[in-house]
Amino acid sequence: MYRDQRITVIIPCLDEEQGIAEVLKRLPALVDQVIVVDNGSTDGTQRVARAMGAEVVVEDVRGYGRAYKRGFSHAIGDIIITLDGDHSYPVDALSYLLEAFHHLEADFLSASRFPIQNPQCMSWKHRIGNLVLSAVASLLFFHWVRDSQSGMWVLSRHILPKMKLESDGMAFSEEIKMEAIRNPEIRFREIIINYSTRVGEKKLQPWRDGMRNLLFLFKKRFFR
Ligand SMILES: Nc1nc2c(ncn2[C@@H]2O[C@H](COP(=O)(O)OP(=O)(O)OP(=O)(O)O)[C@@H](O)[C@H]2O)c(=O)[nH]1
Ligand SMILES: [Mg+2]
Repeated sequence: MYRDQRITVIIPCLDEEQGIAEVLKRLPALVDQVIVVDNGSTDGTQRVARAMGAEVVVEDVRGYGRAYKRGFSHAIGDIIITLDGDHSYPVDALSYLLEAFHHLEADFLSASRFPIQNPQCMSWKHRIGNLVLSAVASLLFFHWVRDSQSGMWVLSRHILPKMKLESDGMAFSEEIKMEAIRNPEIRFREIIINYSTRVGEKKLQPWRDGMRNLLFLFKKRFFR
């Protein structure tokens, strides 16, 4: 609980048995519900998550967006916090993010990885790709966004029905932010966090996912 509000943490996972253990053991006591959405992992993700007290929700269809939509339908918290299962986002910063969420009077607070605090945690290729995607998102949606691809957000559960969330893939991350930004009833804010190197194997395919996400921004802006 935080200021009388129940807190749900949602973590999408695809083969993250090492990372998820690191994330779960650091979650603060203020978290009321922890949902790990497993996307057909073949390692011990489910076993580790259950053993550490998380609620495991299985989503058979692959995809980052798919995992989130399934996770949201199981959330009971008034406030939802999301992060990756690879221990790249700062679990220790949860109470700081909740304080900021409250003080900034946000409905959707996105944790920006930029400016990067530790240059070793992201390659130049990824940094440039992220910069291009955030610049295009900012121009298309007339709103400055530092990190359109961040996977760590704090949001009020009651805003979810106000958003049209269609992407099943990695573009879900930018889609949810653009839906928040273009809805006048939703207050979108960003805050800088400290990002670190992921634990476990990479799943992102930078060229493929980057191009898909770029195309998705145009589709979202002009056709949806
Ligand atoms: N790629 C991918 N990730 C998924 C899927 N389902 C859940 N995930 C999880 O979504 C989170 C984000 O994916 P990552 O592969 O870390 O993507 P990223 O953070 O952009 O890339 P990295 O720099 O490699 O960490 C991780 O916790 C994944 O395990 C899926 O179907 N595909
Ligand atoms: Mg990651």
